[in-house]
Amino acid sequence: MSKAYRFSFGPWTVSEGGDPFGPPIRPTVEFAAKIKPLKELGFDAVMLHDDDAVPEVDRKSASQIESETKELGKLLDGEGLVTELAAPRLWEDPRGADGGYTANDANVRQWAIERTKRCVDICRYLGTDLLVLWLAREGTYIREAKNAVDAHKHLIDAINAILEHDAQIRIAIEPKPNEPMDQAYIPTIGHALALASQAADPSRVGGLIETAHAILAGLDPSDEMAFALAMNKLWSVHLNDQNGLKFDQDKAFGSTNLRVAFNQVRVLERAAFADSGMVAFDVKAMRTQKAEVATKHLANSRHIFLALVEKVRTFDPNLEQQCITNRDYEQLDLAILEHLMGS
Ligand code: XUL
Ligand code: MN
Repeated sequence: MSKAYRFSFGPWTVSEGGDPFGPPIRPTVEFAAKIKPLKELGFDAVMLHDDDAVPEVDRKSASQIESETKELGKLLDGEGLVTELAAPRLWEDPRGADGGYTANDANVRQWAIERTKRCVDICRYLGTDLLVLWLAREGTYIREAKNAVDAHKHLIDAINAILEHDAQIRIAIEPKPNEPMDQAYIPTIGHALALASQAADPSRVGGLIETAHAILAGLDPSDEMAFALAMNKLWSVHLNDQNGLKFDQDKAFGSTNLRVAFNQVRVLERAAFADSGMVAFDVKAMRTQKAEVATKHLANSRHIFLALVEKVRTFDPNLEQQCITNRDYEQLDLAILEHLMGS
């Protein structure tokens, strides 16, 4: 019997509703006010960007970062929450406009590595060994802007510098094919794990799969997860949903395609993912949502995830095996649909 699922959320998922075409329309909720209701909704852990933990982190000294992070740790402890992971938010700083680790300017590459080392320190102070790298601007708007071979070597150099900074840290690369860049260098988990294999310590580099990112790459998120699981490299998931090839929508889990959601839960459940990893939701409330009900996307995602766990556990294994033995996938298809519809 595997452990109960533990759930994680990021403070950015409780947002003000701004989008590229309109300003925020909900008031800002302070970090401390975000965490208590989420704990009550059944969340166990937080994921943090470096500047969620320490605002204006780039302007702070190493000792300020240490003291502010430890204060935050006490606040989380007091609420009974742990930190799942932290991630450096390089993409908002003007220095990282053309990427951090893959910037053409060596000074920018150095800045990106130094800032990431501070994020590793934040991980350590918060008691987690998991650093996530979403390689936001590590790509190009036009192909001629960078030397792509050099760029991949720069990524390996950055990974090695991070691994060397802390002997315990594990890096989970979160692939995404595009947005904000036209083309990202690490679009899939295959790319991420190839990079991991070239690192100084491959055992400390793995992956995080986000549903929407896999769909944007034209792939099935459950297969992306399975690929990482087969290599013992699935260290976290960002579950959400995505309606086709558009901007990154971060819809509530299961909202667009319940069958695709079912298959993600099935692959996690079969691999006993709950024993080693947490289930995180990287979801965005609709802009139309009023402030007092702007956490429903998180609660609903968790609710649907647990309902789908039940669906996975209660699907008749004999029927499944019979269909597979007979290679009658039409029958299996119908049985799954009927099971999902409760008929
Ligand atoms: C961006 C994305 C990020 C990462 C964390 O699409 O998913 O929120 O998950 O840096
Ligand atoms: Mn994500």
